[in-house]
Formats: sequence, structure tokens, C-alpha cells
Amino acid sequence: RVLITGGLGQLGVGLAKLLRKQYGKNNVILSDIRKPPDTVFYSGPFIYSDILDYKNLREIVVNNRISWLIHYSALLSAVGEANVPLARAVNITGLHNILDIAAEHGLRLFVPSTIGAFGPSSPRNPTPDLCIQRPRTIYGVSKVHAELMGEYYHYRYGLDFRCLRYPGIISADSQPGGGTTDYAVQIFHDAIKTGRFECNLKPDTRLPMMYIEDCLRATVELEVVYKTDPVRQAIADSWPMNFDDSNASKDWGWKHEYDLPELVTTMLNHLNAEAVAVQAS
Ligand code: VAH
Repeated sequence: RVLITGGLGQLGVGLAKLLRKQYGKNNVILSDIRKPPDTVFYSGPFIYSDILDYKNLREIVVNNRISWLIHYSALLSAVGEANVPLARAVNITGLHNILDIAAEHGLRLFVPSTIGAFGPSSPRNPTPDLCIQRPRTIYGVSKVHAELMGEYYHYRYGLDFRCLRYPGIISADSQPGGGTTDYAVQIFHDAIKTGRFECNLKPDTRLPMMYIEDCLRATVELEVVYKTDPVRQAIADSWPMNFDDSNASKDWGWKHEYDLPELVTTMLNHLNAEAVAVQAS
């Protein structure tokens, strides 16, 4: 069964809906420290959980036979700066509780990171996966910590830890939770309501955004299951990790045309086209 902490935020209810379609209504439990609206309460199991209460969390995981934990509880960037002690407690101490329980009970753990995990000294356009990360918010610092702690718990305890860095998420039927990207949601509401919007960022500000359905699909698709074949693994471990093709370039001017993004795009386009052709025939 799946437990979603911070489930009443912008993403939890939509994710629960998606997962309940796949795994059954009663196998996905939403949790939060606030009372759920009727629409949420009657749509599937909801349970009170305070991620600062280690015992409460452990009981929920054991009593409900949780095997996958999606940890959305956090104070986002702007609200975090308004209450750093609380953000540090929820985003860091809360994360430690979650990590220990996940490692202790062999859970699969998903913790979202964010564009907020970068800072002014990170390359900004584009920002590569691996680069300097010196965020200037307690939210960003706590998410870099989450990334590093998740990676450590994976290598030290074998924790199945998964993490995606979300951009700003734009959603129609859920409200963002006090972040810097909230303007990108509010503008739609004000456009409909009044036709006028007062933006709290400069007009030339540029931030990565994505629609909530893509975000939730990416979160569910991050289900690459690893079932190692010892024979193939032993062979793979004996092979080169990276080929130096500089002599081929010198000899006949060899140059690859498909880098990873191009390869993935081409593959998915081909496979999607094939699937459409099969359906049409
Ligand atoms: C925030 N919406 O603005 C969150 C998000 C990409 C930023 O993590 O803080």
C-alpha cells in the first residue's frame, strides 16, 4: 500500500487519484495534519500523520502495511523563509524520520526535490543535473539535503530512494502551497475572475514550469524496477563504462549524432508511431 504524506497539498490528491486507478482505492492512503475536505475524505482512505511524530508514522506504516511512501510534506520556498525554524523541523527532521522508517521497514521512498535546490551560483540556462548547488532558501537547502541523504541511505542501507526535481507546477483544481512559483497558477484564476493580475515577480523573470498531469505521470513512471540478472551483471561489470572514440574521430571524422536526449526522443517517437500504426490496422 502507498502512503502520501502532505497529501492535501497541490499534488497529493491528484497523485492519489492516479495511483488509486492503478492500485485500487483502498491501497493508496492520503495523510496530512489538516482536516480533509469532504471531496477528499470520501474519495479514499485518509489518515492523520505528523511527520514530526516518529512513533505515529511508524504505527501508520506497520498497521497499514505500507510498502511505498511518497513524501510531499514540506514548507515550500516562500512560506519556509517566513518561518525558518518550522521549515527546518518539517523539511529536515521530518525527512530524517521518514528515511529511518523507510530504511527500517524496507519501503520504496519517493521524495521530490525542486528547482529550488539550486542557487545563484548554479548555471541557470540551462541548469544541468550535476552542478554546484548553493540554494539561498531553507527550502532549497533542505531539498539538497534530501537528495544527498536519500542517496546515502541507498548506498548505506540499500534504501529504494527515488527523487525528481519538480519545476513550478501549474494546476487548475488544486492550489499551490506558498511557493515562489504560485503566481503561475494565480494568474489563470485572476484572468478568469477579474481579467487583471498583479504579479509579484518582474516581467522578465523566467522559471521552469510544468502542468500537473505531466508531473504526476512522471512521478508514477519513475517505476523502473531493477531485477538484476547475476550473469549479465557480472559481464556488465567487466566491460568498459565509457568508450574513448577519439581515434575514430581522427581516422575518419567520426561524430555521434544521437546524444541521450535525442536518442530518447527518437526512440519514443518511433515506438509511439508504431503503437498508433498497430492500433489503426
Ligand atoms: C516553490 N512550487 O515555488 C515550489 C516549487 C519549483 C518550486 O518547489 O517553492
